[in-house]
Amino acid sequence: MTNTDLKALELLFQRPLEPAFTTRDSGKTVLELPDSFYTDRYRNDTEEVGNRFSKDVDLKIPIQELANVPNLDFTNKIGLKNQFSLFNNRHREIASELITLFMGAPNLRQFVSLSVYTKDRVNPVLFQYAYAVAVAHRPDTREVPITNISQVFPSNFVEPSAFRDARQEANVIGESGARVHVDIPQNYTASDREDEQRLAYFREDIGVNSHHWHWHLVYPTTGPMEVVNKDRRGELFYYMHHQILARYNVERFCNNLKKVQPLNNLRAEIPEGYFPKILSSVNNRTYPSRVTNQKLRDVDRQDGRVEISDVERWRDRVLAAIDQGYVEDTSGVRTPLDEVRGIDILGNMIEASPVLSINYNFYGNLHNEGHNLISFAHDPDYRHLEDFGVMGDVTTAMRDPIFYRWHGFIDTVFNKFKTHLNPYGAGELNFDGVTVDYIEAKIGKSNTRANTLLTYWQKSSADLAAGLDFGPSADGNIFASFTHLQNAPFTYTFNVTNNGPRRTGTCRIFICPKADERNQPLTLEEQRVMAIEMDKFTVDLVPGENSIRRQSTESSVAIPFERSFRPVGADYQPKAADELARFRFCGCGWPQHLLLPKGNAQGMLFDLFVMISDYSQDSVQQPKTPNDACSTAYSFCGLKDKLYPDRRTMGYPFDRRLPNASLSELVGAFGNMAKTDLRIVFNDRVIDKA
Ligand code: CUO
Repeated sequence: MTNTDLKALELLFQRPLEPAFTTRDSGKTVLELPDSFYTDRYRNDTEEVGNRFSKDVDLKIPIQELANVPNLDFTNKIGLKNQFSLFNNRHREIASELITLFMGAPNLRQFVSLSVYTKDRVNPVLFQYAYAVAVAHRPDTREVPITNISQVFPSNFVEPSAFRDARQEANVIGESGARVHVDIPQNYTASDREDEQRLAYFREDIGVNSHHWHWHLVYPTTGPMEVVNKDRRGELFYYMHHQILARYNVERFCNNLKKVQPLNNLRAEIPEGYFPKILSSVNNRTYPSRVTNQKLRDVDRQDGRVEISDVERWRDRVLAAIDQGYVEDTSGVRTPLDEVRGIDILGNMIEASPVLSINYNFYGNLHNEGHNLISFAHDPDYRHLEDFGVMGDVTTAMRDPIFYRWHGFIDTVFNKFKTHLNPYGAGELNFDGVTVDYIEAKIGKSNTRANTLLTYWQKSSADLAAGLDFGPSADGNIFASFTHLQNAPFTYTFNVTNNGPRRTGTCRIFICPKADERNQPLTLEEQRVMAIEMDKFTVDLVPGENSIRRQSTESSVAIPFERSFRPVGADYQPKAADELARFRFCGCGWPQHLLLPKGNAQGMLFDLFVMISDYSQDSVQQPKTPNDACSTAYSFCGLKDKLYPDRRTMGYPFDRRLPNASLSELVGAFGNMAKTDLRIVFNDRVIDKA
């Protein structure tokens, strides 16, 4: 790949609403389009328009003519100024066709041309989605980093008055290159009259929402088979969302709120209202709100129909299949829901992926249509010409309290299946001759106590300029400052005795809440479903004593802040090939700043649990593909082009019932496990990022 190809592809993530011929990269670069690429609006003025934007640039990238001009009529059903939703069946089919078109471009140059040509002719959100999926999956675009969605469409992530400030600052400061800082307020969606507001720092976190977008980008439900049919994708759909729920419930306890009430009655009033206030970039309108005590109603709109009774019927069929222990395909052939494949089958069937579901007609589209019912509750028959609410879009859904009630319901369905399986037995849990003698987690600084960890607020900034279409005068960086939860980095230390030969183990670290919001102790079964995965890695065990140390920043769950919000533009990319490889496709992962739950001012108690399992039963034979350097967040995101690197079911050992009455009994019975009390202290101070 030449530098210009790379650059052209990257530029297409910038200024999503402006025509492809406008300048990009802070006014330094322009794409030179063949005349045939100009849309009707500009066709008669190609020369003038082209000259105007290519006057003072450093680099002009000529775009090749297309060998085959595609017919894009299939995209017309999504107007240029409409919202685009991955939960909408028609939108998804159109996106799938567009992804297939992009994947089919015969070579890189033609892919660039096709993308440029398409960009100005289809809905910009649809384009950015399908384009990002193609860049993530085409073998010849491995080196292209995918710009974080919060930078492409920043208005979906931050309070809009900040943009007024940004626009103003940009106009005043002009092209001087000065770095503009705008402050994004915290707590702007509701007052503290609303109890749910206590969790706004979690739900409205930019890193949380961009992780969720990135996950769905890596695991689409439709498109070419090589893109959709990934190893254990259904199971990962269950597990990633299950972990979000576990984390959210624990955060609720930290804030004296009871755990989420799953949305299992679709006909009851929904007490949680939500007024998102954020703007949709494509039509400059705020996302619609949902009032307190709204009821769901059948949705009957031009862009989609779904009845509450459809969703209830699919729910009942899925639950019946789980109780029966098997699913039936379209010809009536039964597949048992066993402990190895069952969860993966259910994940693809419940989400649902029309191409991977074992029987899409019969088991339906339970989870996606639930999103639709909820996201159109304010205008189910389109009489007010309103678009969907935040639940209709994977970039914004996690902001709404109802997301956790709907996914809480979906999670109870999966957990029902897991509860039907036999509890784990000794043969599946122990690792003969391996004993964990001691564990601790400790903040790096001296004078800190072991097993007391710290959270606080931090003020950070990210460059959101890529997505802001402010016209040429606003070229340059626009830094948005926002306040988010943060944790002080810490180190785990384990002492392990190996009474056997040299061997390998998998170290699995979780934290489990000990008590609920009323300080009532939790049973092991309750702790199990709220166990938060913190890290997972292999360890080499020599005979005798082993001391293992691991940094919290190495977690297999999370990615660092800098990776969630890396700056956009070729200037920021590493030049060396291996570093570049690490750089690309690394945006999926839980934000490191939310690795720990908030805890509370007095110090909230948790069980820190560690288990070392037998690697010979965990390991996976990988096909020989080039090493993916970006593998740090594989627990939630898997490895690109590879098998999921842990043979155990996801969440092991907490995904199934356990043979003991309490966590103490469990670790007492198995020497390869240990636990200790962990205290998380929240310090209510805002610290500026150094
Ligand atoms: Cu991720 Cu419902 O699947 O939002």
